[in-house]
Amino acid sequence: MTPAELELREYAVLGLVAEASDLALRHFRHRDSLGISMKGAQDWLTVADGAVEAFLRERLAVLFPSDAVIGEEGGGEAADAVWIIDPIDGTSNFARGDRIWCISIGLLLNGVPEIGIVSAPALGEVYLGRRGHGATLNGEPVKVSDATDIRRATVEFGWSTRIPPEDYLALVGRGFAAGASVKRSGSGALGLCHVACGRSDAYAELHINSWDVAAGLVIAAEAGAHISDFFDSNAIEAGNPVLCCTPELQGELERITGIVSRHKDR
Ligand code: LIP
Repeated sequence: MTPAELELREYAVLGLVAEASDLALRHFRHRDSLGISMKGAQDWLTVADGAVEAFLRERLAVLFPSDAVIGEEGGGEAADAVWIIDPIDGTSNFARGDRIWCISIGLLLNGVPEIGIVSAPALGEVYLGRRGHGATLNGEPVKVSDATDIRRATVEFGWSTRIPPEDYLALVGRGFAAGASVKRSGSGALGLCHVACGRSDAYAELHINSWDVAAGLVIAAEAGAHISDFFDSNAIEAGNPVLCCTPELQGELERITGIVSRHKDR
């Protein structure tokens, strides 16, 4: 894909995400339209998840018919150029009226994240990252914090029922024991963006799906974060552990999380 073709995709998808954000926000503000159901224990679904994904799939198919699409709700097959969508990340927050949720869409070329857009409409925030072109929040450049000392770091450890509770609790315990302030906000995509803009110093999760991180990883990497080797194996289909942190905290966070990269940085 040429730089011009990538640029076209960046601008076109920024526009699509703005429309999708309005759609999601309309549902968020009219709670009786949410149609909440459960896909499993602690696994929430609303009408908005399906509506946002359907909207993005329909528009991408028209604009870029040769690109593949994978979405959290509708699945899909990987290809050389593939858009990976989470229509609502942080669905449990969304369903309960908490504003920490987002739409996440990332473009991977031959397994490498190239473009990432994360829009948090209820917070009025849009993060954009493009490989080699930096990362922005609402158009302003962002970069990771200068945290070097775990004893003054804020780290977020994501959680899902895919990980046994004792493993998660042990991770949190190691984080606190090392001196970190540990938190969990409920959106992996926003957790990565918060590292990108310095609101936290690390995000890690022992297993996370590709649609949660496809956009956030390129945003955080472009903001200067260390990113673990998430997409090195069959993570698009099966997910993987993820670690994202300031470069100086890599060693300490690798020890705490056990998520060790072969690459120092990418
Ligand atoms: C969830 C994320 C959460 C993460 C979970 C899960 P959903 O996605 O928001 O932060 O820890 O692994 O993937 O279900 O809200 O799209």
